[in-house]
Amino acid sequence: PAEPVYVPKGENQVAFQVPDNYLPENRQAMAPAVFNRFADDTKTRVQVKQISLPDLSVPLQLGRREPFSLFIPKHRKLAARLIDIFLGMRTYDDFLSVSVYCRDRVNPEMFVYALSVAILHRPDTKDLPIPPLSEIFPDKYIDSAIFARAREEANIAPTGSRLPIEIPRDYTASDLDEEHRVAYWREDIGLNLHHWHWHLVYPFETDIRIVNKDRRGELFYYMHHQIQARYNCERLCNRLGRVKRFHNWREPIPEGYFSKLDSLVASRTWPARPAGAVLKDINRPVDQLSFDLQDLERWRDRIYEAIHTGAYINPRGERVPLTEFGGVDVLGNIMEASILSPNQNVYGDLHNLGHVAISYCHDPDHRYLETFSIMGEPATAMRDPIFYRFHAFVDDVFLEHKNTLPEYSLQQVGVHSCPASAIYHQFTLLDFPGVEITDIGVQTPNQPENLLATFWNKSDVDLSRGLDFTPRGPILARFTHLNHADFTYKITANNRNNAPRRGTVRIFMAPRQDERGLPYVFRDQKELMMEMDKFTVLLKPGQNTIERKSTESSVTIPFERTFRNLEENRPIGGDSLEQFNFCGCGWPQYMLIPKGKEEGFPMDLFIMISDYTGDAVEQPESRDGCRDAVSYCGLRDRKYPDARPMGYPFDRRARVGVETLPQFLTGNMAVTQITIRHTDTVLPRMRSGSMSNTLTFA
Ligand code: CUO
Repeated sequence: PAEPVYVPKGENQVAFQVPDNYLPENRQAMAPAVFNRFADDTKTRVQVKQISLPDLSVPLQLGRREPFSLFIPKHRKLAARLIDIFLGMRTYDDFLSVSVYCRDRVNPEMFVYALSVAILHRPDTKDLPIPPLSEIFPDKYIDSAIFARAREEANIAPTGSRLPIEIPRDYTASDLDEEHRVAYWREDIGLNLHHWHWHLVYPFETDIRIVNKDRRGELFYYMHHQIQARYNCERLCNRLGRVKRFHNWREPIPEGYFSKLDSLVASRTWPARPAGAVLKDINRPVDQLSFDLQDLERWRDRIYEAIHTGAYINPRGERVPLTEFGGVDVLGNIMEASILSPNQNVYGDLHNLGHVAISYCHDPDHRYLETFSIMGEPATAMRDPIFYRFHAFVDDVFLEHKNTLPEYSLQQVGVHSCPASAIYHQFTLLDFPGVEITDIGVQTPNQPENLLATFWNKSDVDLSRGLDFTPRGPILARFTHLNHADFTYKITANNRNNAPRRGTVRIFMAPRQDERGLPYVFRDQKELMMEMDKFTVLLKPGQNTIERKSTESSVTIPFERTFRNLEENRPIGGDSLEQFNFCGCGWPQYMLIPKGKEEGFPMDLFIMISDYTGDAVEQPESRDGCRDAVSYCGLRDRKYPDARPMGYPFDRRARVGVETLPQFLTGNMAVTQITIRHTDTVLPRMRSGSMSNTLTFA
């Protein structure tokens, strides 16, 4: 488009000049007055083309003020229809036109979801920034008590002299609830944004061409597995045991959760869950939703049966093997369930309806006219302790499958005479002939070697886009979050071959000791291995020194990207498009490492260099900016850029005789002990060169 179509902030308000019949029916008589409401600060007017509108009756079945949840089958069908409509618009102008028409008619949460998925996937818009959901719907991330204060501040003080409103650190519970010790992590805005964005990039029900991304079922497993590993480590840092699986769905849930969130859109409080809640059969005609706990149990048992027999049943009743490499991908789609599940009649919709059952336990038959609690949608679910207990169950099902696979092996010369099986064998090798790691470590500036430092920072998010009141202009909420000092990995590796060798450096970290202070056995420790980074190196013959900054991590995105996809008020369109990195999926950089302990928390740093011939994925180079969180988010429009199973080398049982991490090592791997030391103080945050204007730091 020639005109800038999307300018997010401040004075550069955009107004859409729409055909009269696009305004809501009850507003059409006063069309000019409504339009003039925007005139004061409008810099840019976009003429919206009148088109013959597609049939919107399906998405309009959900009321404007009803809460929307992706996990509810009826809602996701309506959203899928809306996404289809958006994707089906032939030109950019038609897409803009129908979006503008829908904006004042369709349920706002469903509108934002469907529009975001469409923008991400249409070839003519996929480089447009998607504003973080915390700006559109701040009520999903921030204590509701903040909003009345924000309104007051906006009325008292003009733009520029408004004070940030501080979000208290302990607003959802007190320390009487031991789970509250990790609330700072569960309720972190950036983490929840990552999870929301991941589900936006990997929707489970819409146009099959969008759902069917390379290894999406496997990535569903792996990304959520990594959430579990990281959360468990955070718990150990806070003297809590690892998460207990929630697998007996008849048992009361001891963990309560009172989110203190209010929905501004639906004008309601998110229901709380007191300690001791019990799941019930769900029968809610209003949501066209009816299933029993027995259904969930049957699906669970059938999935276990498929794992233990090594084959699932397809719709023709045939048994199809769960293969060594593709099996986990099919299982991910079966479990979630996505529309790629090969047989929903048999395996159901276990994970999604598990979220639903938990989120409706306070009103399973709608007798109190209540809606779902925060487990009911991806934007908020990670706040609740039950999320991790339920996902520990989900993760354990995948582990059950992984435990049926052959272990990774050591190089065995001459075993494979057939070249095809030799290539196949390459993916499951651990060692890298001639390549040896001789030393590894981490260095934080001004700190002893192998020490990482964490502390608290305060940062501001702008709420103004999500709050509809005048006078307009930025209004900031200040929140406290974990952060750490940037550090560098140092690796010394020897290449004894007389030619260069390409390899993939794989960096993981895990706690050394369990809840009792005893050293971990391999089989438990591997489940806690957090991926920290993964990158390719070319090793010259002889000694090589590799340095890698923590900020280059393949799992994270920088702070600016988590919270604001646009760096400044630059209009979209024109030559500068390529410079933007718009991809919001990725673990927040400031949450890269666990909190540690004030007295120091011991961890094992593990580094491996694998043979690139077993890692390589042949595909055209990606020109896309969205590539810095590939480990958890994949590459846009490309295959997942690592041929090994996700989680390699820790996703399978160890070979016979390996009881501890040191026994697992081959020459191309190394482990060293590091310590994470936490300082329980809020430190000033440095403003980095690329920092957005709208982010100010205390
Ligand atoms: Cu991401 Cu259960 O899948 O929330």
